Amino acid sequence: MEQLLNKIEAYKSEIDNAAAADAKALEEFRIKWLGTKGIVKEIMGEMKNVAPEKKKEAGQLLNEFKQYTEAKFELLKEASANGQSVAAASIDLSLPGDVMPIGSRHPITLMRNKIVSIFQRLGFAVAEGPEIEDDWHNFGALNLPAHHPARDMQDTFYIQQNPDWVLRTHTSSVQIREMEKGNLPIRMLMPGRVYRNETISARSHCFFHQVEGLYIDENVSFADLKQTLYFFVKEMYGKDVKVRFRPSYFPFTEPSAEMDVSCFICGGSGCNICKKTGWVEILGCGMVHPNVLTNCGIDPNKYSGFAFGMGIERPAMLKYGINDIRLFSENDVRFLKQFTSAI
Ligand code: 2NM
Repeated sequence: MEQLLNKIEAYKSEIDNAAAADAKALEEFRIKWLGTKGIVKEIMGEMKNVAPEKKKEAGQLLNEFKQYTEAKFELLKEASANGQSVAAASIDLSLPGDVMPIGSRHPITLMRNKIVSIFQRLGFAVAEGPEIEDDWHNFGALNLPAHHPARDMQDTFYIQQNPDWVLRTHTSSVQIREMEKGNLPIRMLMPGRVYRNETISARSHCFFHQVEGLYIDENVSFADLKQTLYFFVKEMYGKDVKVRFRPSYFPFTEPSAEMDVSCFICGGSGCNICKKTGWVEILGCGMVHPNVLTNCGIDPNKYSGFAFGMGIERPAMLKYGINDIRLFSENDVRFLKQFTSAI
């Protein structure tokens, strides 16, 4: 009995490994295992050697083995008829599929895409540039005087090997590069990462993300700036949002302004996001300073233009209720997987 069992196990593993590449091999399998002089017939003959009290059990075992062999033959037959491998033919199509983990976009990417897509509808193209910049593109061309505090070591990361190199402090450097190319008019958006030498805390980081925009053509006025940014704000925050401009100062624009929107958390009635003022500052803007145009080889008597810049982290934190800016760069999957592309 024991011997019979061992024999059946050995045969079964041989059957498991059997393949039939074509009709001839299939027929060979049938003759070897199921033919009139085949192994199944032969092993059935061993019944006569089994002790009478074990006959019932042995009969069951042998029957089961016969069915096992026949099932494999059917599988091989089916596979060869369809030109498939046995593995493919034995796939159970009624089983549920494997769950594929799907990644999600980073919240900064979602916010950037949203901003970029609004301006793209107005005909703005996207430009990118290096994160390590020379002094001219990051400061000089932008009308930042030699001793301006923004150039201070305290605010800017300088590259040790070359005192002329910095980690860019704004993406305006990309706008300088575009203007220097001299392909006018310009209608471009510059999204990217920028660096400032700040102490890292829940509210500020030594790197963050910006989108800046630039529009240069003949006869561009402050009215064009306002209308463009009105359109952006309505698309971004809804038709009912109110807008106000406050005069401001940047070395690279004249006049300069900061733009506020009515608080999209409390609707203007006052909360701790807008510090009870009802307004939230979202961007800086202005008419490109004539010195900047001249620095880039553009005639300020023929061309004028506007520029604007906004951070991405703050609006993303407000939109998603994120209370610590460091979460954006810690790569914690529990944080990252909460964001969907439905923005
Ligand atoms: C801002 C605010 C105002 C700006 C100006 C320029 C350039 F290159 F045209 F001079 N680029 N970016 C600009 C103007 C940026 O960010 C708050």
